[in-house]
Amino acid sequence: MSYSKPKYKEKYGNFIGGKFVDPVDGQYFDNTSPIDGSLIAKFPRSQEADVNKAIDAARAAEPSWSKTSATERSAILNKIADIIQSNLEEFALADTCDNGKPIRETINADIPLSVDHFRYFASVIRTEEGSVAELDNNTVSLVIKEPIGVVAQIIPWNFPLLMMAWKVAPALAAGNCIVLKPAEQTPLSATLFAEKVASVLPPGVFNVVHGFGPEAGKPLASSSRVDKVAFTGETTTGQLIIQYASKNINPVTVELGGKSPNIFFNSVMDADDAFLDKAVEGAVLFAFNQGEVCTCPSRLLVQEQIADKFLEKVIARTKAIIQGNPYDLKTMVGAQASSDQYEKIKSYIDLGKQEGAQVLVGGDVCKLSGDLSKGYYIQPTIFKGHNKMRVFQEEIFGPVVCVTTFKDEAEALSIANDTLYGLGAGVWTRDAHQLYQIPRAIKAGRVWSGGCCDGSCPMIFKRSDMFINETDVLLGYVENIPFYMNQDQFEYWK
Ligand code: TXE
Repeated sequence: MSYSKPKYKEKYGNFIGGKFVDPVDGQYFDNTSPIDGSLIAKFPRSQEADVNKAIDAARAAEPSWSKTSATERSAILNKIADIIQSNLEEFALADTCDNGKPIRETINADIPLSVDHFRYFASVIRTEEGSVAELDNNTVSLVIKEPIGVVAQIIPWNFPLLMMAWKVAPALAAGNCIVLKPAEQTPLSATLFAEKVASVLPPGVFNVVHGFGPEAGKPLASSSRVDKVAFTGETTTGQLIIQYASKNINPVTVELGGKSPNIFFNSVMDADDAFLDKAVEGAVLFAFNQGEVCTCPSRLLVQEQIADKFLEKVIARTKAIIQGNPYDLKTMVGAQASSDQYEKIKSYIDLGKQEGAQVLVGGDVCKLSGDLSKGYYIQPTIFKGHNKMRVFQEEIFGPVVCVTTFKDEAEALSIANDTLYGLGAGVWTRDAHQLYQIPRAIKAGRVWSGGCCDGSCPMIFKRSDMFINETDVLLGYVENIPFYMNQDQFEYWK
């Protein structure tokens, strides 16, 4: 079954104070689809004046929204979940059209997970209890969680609606007002979201300002009239965001890049290949979402003894990935999100070859016919090399994985930790000692142990300052947040 590009309005406004408004100076930019380069719609090229209007609206809404009861906010979050659920296909098509990701992914993962996220925080807020500590016989200390105020949220393009849900749901649940700047590459689903939730949220509680980073993002993150800044995106942009926010001594959370090691030990090999095949599926997730995932397995570390058989299977599995028209339900890998991203990945593929990495599969752009020939498609690519190569060290953010081998645990750990990043990691083993000890020795915010994204194995979530998410700050919840899919949810990808 195949879908086609929906029709959208010619242009959209910013969503401020509960309604759509034109940008102050009347400038718009063209938003195009990476699937075929066609125009989707025009969006406001906002400037500081637009950002200020949105902050005004949020500030005006904040006194009463922050006083709403948890019960009231919980009901609203559940209504929002219902709205997304009942428009699932429309949101899925919007994210596919805007980002280039396959419709089977948006229908089965991005949008259902967004629904779930709003429901999760609708229930979390009902059980928030604060805490009491008795300091001495005459003194108790009450810890009561209060809204932080107006939150600036700047998001990237790799999971347009889901990324928005990750930021927006906890902030609303905690009683904050929001000014959101979506990525300029994917402004569509946040706009449709605003259109559809306008009737359930008081005006000004949720505002969307479109535009480019330096023109709209910077004044938002720099404003002394926001109380917190939350950002997901590139590491160097994150450094800027921290600088902007620090001028106002504002709290800031950043979720940045990754180069996640996934370690495959000898013990993944079993008598009937059942666990081995699971591990292979885990490895091939490097191409999931076109590799535009900050925690995807981007470095595979394979123990020498199993390397030949394991890689043979990974190569065969990668060759079986169906790449093509993102509107087709069979497609597993679609288009890269933008021409910039496409060029960046191509240049890393060239770099890997120049550095002497061996191409085990892929290694080129994917040429499609008809209108799709104008889109941005890259073949899932596996490089074999060593960890000092730049392709092993730098975030490519495409369907490109780098493989190397190791002798023993000590070497595996030294390679895994030889990175600038520390976002995610995976450990594949059936050895109980390794299952417990290796994740603890990896310096990463989150480590999946037993099997990456594999719900049937024990999972270890570690928390460190390297991975602080929105939720931690706003609500104080750290673990068991259903951000991650288990392997059952990847069934659709097989
Ligand atoms: O990110 P940017 P880009 C990584 C990935 C990718 C690279 C570049 O490696 O190839 O970043 O992507 C806004 N002040 N990730 O250029 O620029 C921008 O408008 C305020 C990893 O798209 O960081 C957008 O809304 N805002 C990542 C958002 O920041 C600014 C996801 C992200 O854009 C700004 C995406 C500024 N000066 C990319 N400059 C992940 N960790 O998931 C830009 N923005």
